[in-house]
Amino acid sequence: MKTRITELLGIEHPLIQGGMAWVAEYRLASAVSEAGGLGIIGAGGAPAEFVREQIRKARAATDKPFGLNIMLMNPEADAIAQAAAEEGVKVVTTGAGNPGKYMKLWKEAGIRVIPVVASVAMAKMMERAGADAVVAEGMESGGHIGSATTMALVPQVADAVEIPVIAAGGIADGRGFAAAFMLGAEAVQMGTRFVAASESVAHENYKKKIIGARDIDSEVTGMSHGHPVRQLRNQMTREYLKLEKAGASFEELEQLTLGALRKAVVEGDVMNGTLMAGQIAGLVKQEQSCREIVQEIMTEAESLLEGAGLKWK
Ligand code: TUI
Repeated sequence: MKTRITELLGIEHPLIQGGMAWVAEYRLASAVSEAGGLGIIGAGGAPAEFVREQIRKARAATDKPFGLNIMLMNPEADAIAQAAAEEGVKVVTTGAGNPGKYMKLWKEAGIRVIPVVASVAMAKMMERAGADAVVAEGMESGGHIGSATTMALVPQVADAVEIPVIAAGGIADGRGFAAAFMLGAEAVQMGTRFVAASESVAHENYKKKIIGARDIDSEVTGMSHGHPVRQLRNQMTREYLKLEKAGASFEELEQLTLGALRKAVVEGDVMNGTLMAGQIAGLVKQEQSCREIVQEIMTEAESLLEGAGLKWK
């Protein structure tokens, strides 16, 4: 399947793995890239030196292109941005902020820059700043989110910019993939399904929670402080939402979530950890290899899009 995104990134399938903090390290990223999609290392809140090592390990594990996601609230974002350029990363995606100040550095290093956006205004700003594409991420996604849904956001972004649009949020199978293409996307980014992949380092307990989740099992914490984060409901979210409703300060609430993503991913603490996952978790039924996931989605999507009169060969 060829789109402007497969051409731009030199990949076989227009399917991208989200750069999830703690989960998306070099093993997951290289497995997705080996399967013909674009694997992405998620820098999350990690130190720049750790990220540099991850880039080197990914390069040793695959000859295929892979990307790096930089979470812009990371205090070491400047050093990570620099490391991306020095290490010759081919693709950078960004989250949770405006990457404008790094654009010149990355473009001069020949990096393809793909900011994740949650609004039309941000997509237009990124296009003007020189972005090669944007990921339009709906609030069905896990983790830090905006307020528009994928269904509403993707076609509006696709109309507003000339650069290709990648859809994210609420997509975990070939049906969601095909639907995103009908909305104007030229690739899809998925996170939640890859958390449960066999090559994902997420703790077994976390994977089991995703596999056992139902459609309405996620909650959004932090809405009142402008830091909405979608995750699976557990003891921590119940406590958080109770305090948030009672008007607790941002600092007080932060105490609950400090290091909580690591707790979930590394320690498998599903009661007190942050189990970031999208609303589509209910569709994830089993742990599969990245190759199986990519193959299954592409086979289903291609047959659906052919039926819709869109022929992708
Ligand atoms: O970044 C994400 N998702 C994330 S980042 C993350 S790490 C984290 N850990 C604990 C607490 C909070 C975060 C977990 N999930 N997705 C991409 C995304 N970016 N969604 C929304 C945005 C966004 C929001 C505002 C992008 C730009 C933006 O602009 C603000 C500005 O500066 O104008």
